Formats: sequence, C-alpha cells, structure tokens
Amino acid sequence: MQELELQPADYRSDIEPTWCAGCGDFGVISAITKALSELKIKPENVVSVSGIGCSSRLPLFLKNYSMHVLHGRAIPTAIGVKLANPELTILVEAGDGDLFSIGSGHNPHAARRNIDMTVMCMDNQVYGLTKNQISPTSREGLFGSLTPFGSIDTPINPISYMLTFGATFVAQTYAGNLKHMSDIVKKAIAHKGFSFVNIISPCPTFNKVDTFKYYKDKTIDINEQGHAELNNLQKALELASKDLEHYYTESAKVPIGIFYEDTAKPTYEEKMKMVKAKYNASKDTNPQVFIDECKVVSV
Ligand SMILES: Cc1ncc(C[n+]2csc(CCOP(=O)(O)OP(=O)(O)O)c2C)c(N)n1
Ligand code: SF4
Ligand SMILES: [Mg+2]
Repeated sequence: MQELELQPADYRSDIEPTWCAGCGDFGVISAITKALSELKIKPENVVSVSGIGCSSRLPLFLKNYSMHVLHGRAIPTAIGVKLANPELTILVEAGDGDLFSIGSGHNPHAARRNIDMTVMCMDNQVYGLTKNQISPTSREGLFGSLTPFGSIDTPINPISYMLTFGATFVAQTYAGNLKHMSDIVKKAIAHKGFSFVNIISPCPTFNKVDTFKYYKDKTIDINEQGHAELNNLQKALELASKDLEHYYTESAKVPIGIFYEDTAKPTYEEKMKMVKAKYNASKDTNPQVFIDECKVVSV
C-alpha cells in the first residue's frame, strides 16, 4: 500500500502558541514543518529539544517527540538523545540568551565533535520571556529593563562564533522571508553533521529597534550574490565578519544565506561506531576490567 505523504500541518500539535501577535517565532514553526514534510521525515523519528525562553516553547507546537529542559541545557540533552539513538533527527530550538549566555559552554563541543543535529537560534537580540533584558546579541545602546541607559556590552557575532568552533554547516536567515527560511532550515536538517542556523526573529513587544520594519530592506542573500564555494572557511569568516556592521554603519546590509558547509567531515556518531567496533573486537570486553583500570588512587 502506498504511504500518504505528510503535509506541514501533520507536524503540528494541537497546542496553540501563546506568543504575542507579530512574534517572529510563528514563522519558524512553518519553516520547520515545511522542511520536515519535504524531507519526508516522519514525526515519530524527530526529537526537538529546547531550554527556557519564548522561543524554547516551540517544540510544544510540534507533534514530534520533544524535551523542554533546563535553561541553557538543550544541547547536552540533545547530544544524549542522539548518542542513544543515532537514527533520530535531532532539532534544537533555542533563543539567543539560552544558547549564547547560560548555554554558551556547550556549543563549542557539540560543534567541534560534529554531532549530527540542527541547532536553530531564534535571535531576537533580547530576553523576551523574562520581559526585556539585553542578551549577548543585543546591539550596544539597546534599552532593556535592567539597562535604562542602554547596553554597554559588545555583542557577539553568532556566525563567526560557530564557524570558529568547527560547525560543519553555518547559515543565517530571517523570519520575515518564509521562503528563504524554509529553504535554509531544510538544508540544515538534511546536512549530515552539526548545523547551526541563526534566525533573525524580531520580538515586537520588547525590541523596538531590531524590528521587521528595520530588517525589511536590510538583508542581502550572500548565495544569490555569488557565494558558492561553501567549503571555504576563510571566505565564510570574511563574510561573517560583516554580520554586525549594520549595528555601527546605517548603510550596511545584513548577510543571510549559507556561509559554510563541510560535507566531508565524519560525524561523532560515525566515530563512535568505530570505537564500539574496536571494543567488540578487543580481547577483553569484561566491563569490570575497565572499571578496575579507572579506579582513582587516592593520595
Ligand atoms: C537557570 C536559570 N536562569 C535564569 C532563568 C530565567 N530565564 C528564563 S528564559 C531567560 C532568557 C530567555 O532569553 P532567550 O533565550 O533569548 O529567549 P527568548 O525569550 O528571547 O525567546 C532567562 C534569563 C531560568 N529560567 N533558569
Ligand atoms: S515577548 Fe517577544 S519573543 Fe516573547 S512571545 Fe512576545 S514577541 Fe515573541
Ligand atoms: Mg531572545
């Protein structure tokens, strides 16, 4: 019997989002469900993991399995799920605060190990859920509830950051451009290895500067502009260095598209298979021998 093709709506749960009207995160649900249906990945084979934040509520609105864990701990939880069952498609849906403040210690290690998962950062340059504090991606001067005279922090550049730590797919997209966002999310999920997508997703309630109106004519598609040699890290870093220029120069554009993709690097799960094979082939597979060798000698 021929299987019926799943439509994007088939990936939605019955729970209605409680986000504010006009929140950029609504579009991200559409991009994910469209991507999963086009890739024909069944909901039961997908696990969404998120921390805490408005954006981190996203898995509630999807039908697949999901884990809503501690603030900043989505990535290590997702790593555990992937290692337990490498056949699953793993999505991490998180905010700029969750990923780059409290959770920032985890990104480098998931990236350098090339764990096969897709991390999507809904970057609204603010802490939305806790009602308007500045985040690591907030521009200097942004007003927040705890920075009434404007932020004096230098913002981080998520693209350069992930490239530097060895992510094998790094892209940026914009929630105001559904076609671009769906296309990028689909390519990120299809990528074998650690993929990171920074999604510029405005928070109309609290961030009155980085709005849909602001980004409307600001983005420029680097791939349409000719960036096609995707495995050139030097070129990717050069393009990424322009990501925050618009914070300081009014005429500067915001680059969107795929900065980098390395399809050759083996994933962590593939390397783990090799380790398991070596273990199974070794003479002594009695775990007690290994435990005895690891015993700490107290001094
Ligand atoms: C351990 C811990 N520290 C702090 C908080 C409070 N807290 C909840 S969400 C959040 C930041 C949310 O910002 P972001 O990740 O950017 O998500 P957004 O709401 O903007 O989508 C903070 C500080 C918490 N829940 N747990
Ligand atoms: S506070 Fe901002 S990020 Fe949170 S739901 Fe409202 S618009 Fe979205
Ligand atoms: Mg945020």
